Amino acid sequence: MSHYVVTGGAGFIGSAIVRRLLQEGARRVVVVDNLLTGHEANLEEVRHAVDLQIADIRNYAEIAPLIRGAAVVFHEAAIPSVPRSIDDPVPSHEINIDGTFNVLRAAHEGKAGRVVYAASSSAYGDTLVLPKVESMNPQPKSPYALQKLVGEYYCNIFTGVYGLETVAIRYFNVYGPRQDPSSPYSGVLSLFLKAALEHTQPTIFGDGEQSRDFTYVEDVAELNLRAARAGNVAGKIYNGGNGGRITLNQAWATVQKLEGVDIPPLYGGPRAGDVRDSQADTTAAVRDLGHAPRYSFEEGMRLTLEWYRKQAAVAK
Ligand code: UD2
Repeated sequence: MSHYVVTGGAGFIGSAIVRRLLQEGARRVVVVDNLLTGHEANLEEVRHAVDLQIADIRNYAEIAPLIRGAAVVFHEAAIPSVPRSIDDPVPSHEINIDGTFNVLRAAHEGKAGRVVYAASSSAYGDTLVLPKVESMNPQPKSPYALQKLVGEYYCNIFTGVYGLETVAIRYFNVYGPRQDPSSPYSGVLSLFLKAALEHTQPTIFGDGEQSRDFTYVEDVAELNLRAARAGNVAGKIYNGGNGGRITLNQAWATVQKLEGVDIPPLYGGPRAGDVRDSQADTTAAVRDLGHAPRYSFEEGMRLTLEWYRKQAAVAK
């Protein structure tokens, strides 16, 4: 029986894809994760239904047998974070570039049906025009952005040269339940929600007027499944965003309103490698993949806050 593989399936986004696959009736889901940033707890209520393999994508021999014969490989394993790739570039280079190469090679040699690759909106860098369209020239500003772009190029090469079906989805600042707020490199909204719940001041790098197209994790998981099914998409890249854009100052205002707190943020210097504004043109994803994001920012944040509150209650 052919199976699904989710690399990074114990991570924040990967585990959401695992859940969607199981909801859709997938019989065999293999999670490939080294638990570096992922957690087994992210799979808690579905743990019995998945085959969790602790393996590292830097090690081809370890992952090749797991990927062999897969119907679809969702490649989510990565070391995210722009500042992390600047402070500590070697692990992110090895995992995001060499690891991605290993996954593609294993998929090709093991005759997998398709690879859906987690690309990043950071590939665009600063563009003169918003929203950002797939036809724009990439202008990566950080090691992380470049690494994710190299992964896209490798996907395209594996399609063109070896005939492996690949689809890349450029994620636009994904947030939601299970995003780990415990590191300074964590996604900004997870840090904002943690600060609100703990009644501490968040730090905003720069003036807080930079903007992001924050996208709820369930919408991204759904888009992955659509990309796995769609026809005539091999070798292509798509924006996986919501189509909107809000500033960090607005985001912190929303968090305060939802939690009923009034806490002035601390403002720090701008972050190296930071993109100023980010917003997805979703036309191609809607047209070719049937992308249909369902969660407004307020609704997604309400659900996320609810989840963090529950976690905090359990930890007490
Ligand atoms: C980039 C990508 C995103 C994804 C992500 C993975 C862009 C536009 N987006 O996200 O698609 O691939 O990388 O890591 O490139 N910030 C604060 N205070 C904090 C933390 C962050 O002000 O405590 C700011 C940060 O300077 C930035 C914004 O919040 O302007 C978002 O930062 P992030 O680290 O959550 O995500 P970002 O945009 O680098």
